[in-house]
Amino acid sequence: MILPDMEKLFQDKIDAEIKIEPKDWMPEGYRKNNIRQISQHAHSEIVGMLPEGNWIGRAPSLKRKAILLAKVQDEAGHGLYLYSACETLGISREETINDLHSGKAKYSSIFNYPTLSWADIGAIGWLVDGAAIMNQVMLTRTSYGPYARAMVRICKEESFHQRQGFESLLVLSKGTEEQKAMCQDAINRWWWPALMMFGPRDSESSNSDQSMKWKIKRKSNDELRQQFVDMIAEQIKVLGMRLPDDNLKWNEERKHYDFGEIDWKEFWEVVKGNGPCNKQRLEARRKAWEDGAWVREAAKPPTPKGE
Ligand code: FAQ
Repeated sequence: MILPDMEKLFQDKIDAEIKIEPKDWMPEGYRKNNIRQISQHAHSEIVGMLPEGNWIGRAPSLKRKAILLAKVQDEAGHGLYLYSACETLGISREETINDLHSGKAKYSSIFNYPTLSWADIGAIGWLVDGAAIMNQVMLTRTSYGPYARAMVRICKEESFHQRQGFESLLVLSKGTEEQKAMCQDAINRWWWPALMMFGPRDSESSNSDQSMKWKIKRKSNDELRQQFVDMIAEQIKVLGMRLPDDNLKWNEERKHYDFGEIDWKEFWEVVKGNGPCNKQRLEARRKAWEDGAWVREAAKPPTPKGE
């Protein structure tokens, strides 16, 4: 009997745009790469609640507080969908979370920056959620079924997040001189870290080639970053603010905006754990996990009789 070439059949399925489901055969590398990306994505959602959570108690009005509360809760929900998608690949929730707490697993560099003023909350909505959506729309078509389906719902919520962030900055940009300055300062601080969210340059992206072949990723880091710059460079005009990049300029030939060089040294330092808030973020997550031990204990199903 000739054994089927499973790797080839698998790739044929991917090429035919058929989704891979949890019980389907898959190469070990595909399973591991998805666990890596989905769990890092889940951790980003959960750690991403911290910088914004910092302003829930200090939101300037009841309306802004209610919006922020809902947004932060949405991020928790995104984390849950993603941890669940990850579990379908045969890894337990505890293991994934332990990897975050031990520093083995990564999460997005962006959440290692502090939120210093109320305008930062608007800037996160507009720029951080904006960058997240740019990347996540392609993930609604990722090849792993549970991840793709989770992303559809997440993207709907992220679009609302981005709109509310922009609207919040728009109000500040039409306010007093002090409010305008606060708005510009937040944009100055969040712009470059937002560009770093898309990951290293394509030439230095270790996972991209394989992830594109398996259609886990559909667009490259640089492609998405460029799309984001093109979108924001237009939207900033409505705010009447400026992006902190003297090299930002429309290139008629390329039909894209040119932009300045990202500080890659800073990016890798943050990824390695040396950003302004890395330690604080991990400590907060570890503490939340320890404080919640009694809830997990209470929620455990009872042991069946006779065991
Ligand atoms: N930060 O080979 P590549 C959000 C790592 S969700 C830290 O290019 P890949 C919602 C990368 O893991 C934001 N590390 O990697 C929200 C790899 O290391 P590894 C998160 C980074 O996977 C909003 C190494 O560098 N979104 O914001 C970063 O092909 C507001 C080489 O890189 C997702 O996770 C980074 N920025 O492409 C929540 C989307 N970039 O793992 C609260 C799903 C790269 O080999 C408030 N993920 N690295 O040790 C993806 O699409 C991809 O994983 C990329 C990176 C595009 C992020």
